[in-house]
Amino acid sequence: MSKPNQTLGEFIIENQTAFKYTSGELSRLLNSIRLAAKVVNHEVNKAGLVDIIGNAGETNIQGEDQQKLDVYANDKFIQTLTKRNIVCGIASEEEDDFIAINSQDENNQNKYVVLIDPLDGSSNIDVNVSVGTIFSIYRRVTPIGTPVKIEDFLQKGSAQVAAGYVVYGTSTMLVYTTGHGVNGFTLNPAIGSYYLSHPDMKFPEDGNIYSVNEGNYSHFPIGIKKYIKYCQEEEGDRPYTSRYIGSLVSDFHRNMIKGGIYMYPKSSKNPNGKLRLLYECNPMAFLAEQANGKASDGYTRIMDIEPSELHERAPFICGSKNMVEKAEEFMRNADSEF
Ligand code: AHM
Ligand code: MG
Repeated sequence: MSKPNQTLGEFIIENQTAFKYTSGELSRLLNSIRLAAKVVNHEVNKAGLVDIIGNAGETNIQGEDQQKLDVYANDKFIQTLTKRNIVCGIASEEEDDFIAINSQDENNQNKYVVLIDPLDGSSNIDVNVSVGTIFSIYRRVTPIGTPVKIEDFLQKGSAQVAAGYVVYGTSTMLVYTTGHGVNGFTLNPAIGSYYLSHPDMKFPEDGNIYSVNEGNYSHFPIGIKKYIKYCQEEEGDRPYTSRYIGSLVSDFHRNMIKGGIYMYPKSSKNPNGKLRLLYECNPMAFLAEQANGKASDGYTRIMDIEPSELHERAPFICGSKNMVEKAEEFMRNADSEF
């Protein structure tokens, strides 16, 4: 239930009873992400001042080392979640291995693990283009009070209990789901609070935007090449508009609001595409499905893929349901893959 002027903090508390394992733990976890995102937002907004306050690797006036923003964001999210002692494990796109947090302590009743891409699209920072944070939350599968294991992180996307992103754009927004639809909150920087600005977000069933890095066209599967040609054809509501920011969170966010499809398919150069299944594809797929959209690797539902390693990649096609289904039809009907 949404109310005018409702803050994210209020919304989390009010809606925690809708969550079947309610204990307040998930609410505390979402609150920590909200807090860390504010700190990261502040730093991301200063990025343009780099010539004035120093480059990554330099020492600033206070004598502190400047960090690259993706490293900074990674540290902030990990610190916040560790210090508040509300998860038993974290895996990050920036870390080689998962991090266990007091999980061997039998008094530690924490049951959630978080997987995070702390700053996605970070190559866009230097040119003042939006970046984002993506997070995904699961219940551990090993017993509470024992050390977390790799299997706690290698779960299918369909087991997610919550997922979301923060987009550091013209305004900063936090968008998340706990499996009861998708809600978006906009940060009021003057007050430092997020307000419910986009209740119950839904992908239009059809759209007219396609987002793909067409520079890779010659390496794409035949099905994708044919689908791109279909998008460009003059017929009915086509040609569609091409929009590609190169920042997954922003491309997804726009497509969810306006209707569209995002594709990072496999290619003859990268047989599994580029995006990470656990940190990028699964959380976006959960959000997409909760918003009436769809996410696929071209043949299979993203959230049905059984992960085998932390940093594995997957082809990713996501967006308005009818558009994703059309792209899948082209993949299915192609005579050969490449
Ligand atoms: P990153 O995790 O290294 O930032 O890469 C992920 C990003 C996505 O945000 C974006 O959609 C994609 O990479 C763009 O890749 P490309 O430049 O190959 O089109
Ligand atoms: Mg990333």
